[in-house]
Amino acid sequence: MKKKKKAVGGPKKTDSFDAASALDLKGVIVAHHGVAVHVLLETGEKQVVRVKRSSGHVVGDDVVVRGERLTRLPRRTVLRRKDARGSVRMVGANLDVLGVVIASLPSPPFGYIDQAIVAAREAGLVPVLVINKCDLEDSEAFIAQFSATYTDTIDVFVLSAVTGEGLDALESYLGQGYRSFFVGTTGVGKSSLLNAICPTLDLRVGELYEVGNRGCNTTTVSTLHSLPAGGELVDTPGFNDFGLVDISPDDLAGHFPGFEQALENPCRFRDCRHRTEPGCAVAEGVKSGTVPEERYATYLEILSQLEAGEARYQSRRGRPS
Ligand SMILES: Nc1nc2c(ncn2[C@@H]2O[C@H](COP(=O)(O)OP(=O)(O)O)[C@@H](O)[C@H]2O)c(=O)[nH]1
Ligand SMILES: [Mg+2]
Ligand SMILES: [Zn+2]
Repeated sequence: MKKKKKAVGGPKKTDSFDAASALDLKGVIVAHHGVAVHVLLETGEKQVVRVKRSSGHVVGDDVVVRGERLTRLPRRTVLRRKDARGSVRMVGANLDVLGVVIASLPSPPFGYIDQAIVAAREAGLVPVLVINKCDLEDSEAFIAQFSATYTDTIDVFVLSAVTGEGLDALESYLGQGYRSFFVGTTGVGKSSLLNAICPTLDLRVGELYEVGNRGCNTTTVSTLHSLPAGGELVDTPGFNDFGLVDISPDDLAGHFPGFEQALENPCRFRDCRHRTEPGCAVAEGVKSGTVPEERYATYLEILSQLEAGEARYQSRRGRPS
């Protein structure tokens, strides 16, 4: 088998990048169209560069352009998702913040928020909770409940994409220079929110299935946008519902909202899943009150779901084809 070696610093036969040249232009990928990427250069100009379909470039990548060639610079973070067919795709590179958007109607499915928070932290992003539709009548109890659950561990923004109430706080948070991505189940107002903070987007509101899911031969185009109040966001049509990559049962506790303080002391067993193991720091935290009972019960239920999913996956793989 022919080995294709990746160019990691070493000299290449053609087009070596070892010596920085006056022709090198630094930039960031702002749109990805499968076989071409749009690069916003530091000079302010945009350049279209053709790439192989499997090039692995993604929106948010810092690159150096020399003529028709693109070299990717190291990434701080990469966020991944699953597409409608279950394949793993990259959402964006060098993201800072994952906004988890929820609303009282439709209310978040069980475990949704926690798994999104864990996935964000796993990828090196800071999760924030965005409670939308605060203008809805009878949303006070919902807002109070979810604010109380998460406010000690992550930033919580209560707002209305429709009336604009509370938008300023989110905008000035992102305006500190964060690059963000928003997830939320269909109907929570994700498109409305993105339109409100990024007027150039012009996303359709109220569409159940976005373009990428319709089976047309559209390539999902991720785009990176500068926000008027500062910061940036990545938008990926066709990606609306959950679908961040699955987290493994072993990763759950380490990033689980509410366990932070308890896990400052390690459990006796390194592979502790925090059920009934002796010397468990989480169980200790429940006893001493640093871990709320509700958090622990939620953890155990999500853990069981993840384990069941893993068992199904392994039994499928183990079956002879
Ligand atoms: N009352 C209220 N309705 C909203 C708000 N944001 C979005 N909606 C409505 O919720 C529905 C779904 O919104 P959309 O932005 O398409 O949600 P998405 O599926 O998450 O992209 C639409 O009918 C919106 O008008 C809000 O802040 N308040
Ligand atoms: Mg939408
Ligand atoms: Zn434990």
